Amino acid sequence: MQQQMQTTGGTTHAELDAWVKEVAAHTRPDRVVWVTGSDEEIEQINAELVAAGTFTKLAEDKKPNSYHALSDPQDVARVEDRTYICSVEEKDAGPTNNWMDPQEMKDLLWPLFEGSMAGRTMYVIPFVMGHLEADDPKFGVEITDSAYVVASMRIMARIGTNILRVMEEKQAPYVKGLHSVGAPLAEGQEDVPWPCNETKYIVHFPEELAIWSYGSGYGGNALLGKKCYALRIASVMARDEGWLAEHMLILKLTSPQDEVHYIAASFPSACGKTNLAMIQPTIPGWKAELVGDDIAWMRFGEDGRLYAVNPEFGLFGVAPGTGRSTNPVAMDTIERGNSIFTNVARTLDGDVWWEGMTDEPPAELVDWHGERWTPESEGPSSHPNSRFCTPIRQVPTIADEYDDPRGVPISAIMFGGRRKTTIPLVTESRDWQHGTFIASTLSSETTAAATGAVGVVRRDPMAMLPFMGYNASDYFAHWLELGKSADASKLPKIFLVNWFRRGDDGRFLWPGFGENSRVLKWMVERIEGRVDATESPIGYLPHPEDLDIDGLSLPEEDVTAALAFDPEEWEAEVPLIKEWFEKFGEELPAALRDELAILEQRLAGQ
Ligand code: GTP
Ligand code: SPV
Ligand code: MN
Repeated sequence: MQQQMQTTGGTTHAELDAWVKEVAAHTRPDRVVWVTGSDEEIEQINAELVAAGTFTKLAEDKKPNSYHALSDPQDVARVEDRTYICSVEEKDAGPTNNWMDPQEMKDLLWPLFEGSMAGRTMYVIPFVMGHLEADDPKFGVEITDSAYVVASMRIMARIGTNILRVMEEKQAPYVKGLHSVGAPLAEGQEDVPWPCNETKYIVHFPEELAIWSYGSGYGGNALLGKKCYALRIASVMARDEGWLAEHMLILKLTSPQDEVHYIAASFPSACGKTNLAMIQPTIPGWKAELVGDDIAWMRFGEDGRLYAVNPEFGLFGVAPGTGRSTNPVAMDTIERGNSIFTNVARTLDGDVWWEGMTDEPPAELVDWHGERWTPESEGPSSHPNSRFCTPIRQVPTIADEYDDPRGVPISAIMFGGRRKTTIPLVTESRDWQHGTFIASTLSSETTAAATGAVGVVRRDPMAMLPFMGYNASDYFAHWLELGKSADASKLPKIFLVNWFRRGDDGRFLWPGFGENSRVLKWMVERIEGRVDATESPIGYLPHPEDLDIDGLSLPEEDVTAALAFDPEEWEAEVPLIKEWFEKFGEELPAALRDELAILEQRLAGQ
């Protein structure tokens, strides 16, 4: 006879109820808790996390209602080599994703989940990505045995009983997210502060709208509403339903003339989205407000314009490099508390610190390994991919439109990456097709946001390489198709930017951060047709005098070098693009091959 498991809460959504019971019977937790999202509930969960040693409460007068967590040192980033798209057909995962037959994967994973929650609580988190008031709200349920995941999901997504009630009313379909840290506890076995398993699998079944994540407690691997749902699964929904799910920030920009433009920007992980989304323009009269910092869902409105919503509810931002001089808005946001800091250093008076927060480090810290750290210590105090997790409503510059389920009409889409050479500060594409080509060949030096080598140039199309839920060629075709079906005059202009170009001595040629507003200003002037540009083989470039550098204390030759199109560097780039496109063979949309041929011709004609 099966013993009745202690359960708190429940649902009248019969299919959901059956799934939760099936998972509980298989993973065998001590108890099942339906997460309500209430303040009392989260207080208790936080207290349990403190008792377990996962959380250290920060001082109320430093960071109110905030916690510090240190992960297992092996569980600090997304694991791209353990991430799978298990579509029924291999070709639907395409050449850029790991693939396994769905049944084969389940035969491998289901036994891993057997008893995997023993000794733990199984939490059931109903959530919605985007607005509950949307025409077609996108529901999800994450089952997890990690209280840290519950506390983080409560910040990152709209969760809880009010969501569940709407799901029940509509008997709505939803994405099934199953997550276990893969660390069952035997009777009497003591837990560790950050349970996880050496074996990790982050698996997506796009046709079934299901995600199975095993072995990791880290952000993008474990908070299933974020990358797993809102990008990988949602990109498949978007393909089928004619919209776009993209790795993009959304920024509201108001000019001194009070003209408003909404701009989306796609940069790979740890390449500056959160920073740009919170930019404080250095040029007078310009105002920037945040709509989103990581993910944009975009669809065409009845007026023919492309509208974007941010499906998230919180920020999961890179900590190192975030300071008063680089991102004061982020600093103000986290000062308000209600945050979780993971793998940053802790000060002796109950605050947090990381490299780049202040010029001088405190004399002594507890580092991300939990060890004593002083400025003489070897290595940084915080992991390069350490993160703050904070409610988006605390951002002082949040735009009112964040709450609008219809989203905001996008005037421009920026693509960018970290490139020491070759890619100028800003280039405007000739049209949507050329912009799609630029995006499909986007490249960047790898960062600590994923495990593996750092600083290696790789192609990261649309900054979606790790997040496309289907075949990349089909994804490119979808982009091209949407452009073709739209009214060209209403499409966003597409720009390519690079804040990370370097001089011969390795210094950044462009100061970045707030000064990026100068580039935004040029873009707006282009959108409004107020300035001309120089045509080049790679697209339109600013006349140097059109980039507002008033008050910028920078050697003029640096600005010139940052803006420069260098034919020799591009001669070297073309073979790399060709090599990238070879990956797709015949499947690559012809329009992209045409664009490559045009680029080559134009370079040859120089
Ligand atoms: P994910 O959350 O991983 O998707 O990252 P992100 O794209 O939001 O990157 P984020 O804004 O957190 O920036 C990552 C790192 O790049 C931080 O250390 C920043 O300080 C640094 N950074 C951001 N913008 C700039 C810039 O304009 N210039 C330079 N030099 N560094 C920047
Ligand atoms: C990224 O890596 O792009 C992130 C962090 O935004 S994670 O949620 O881990 O994916
Ligand atoms: Mn991201």
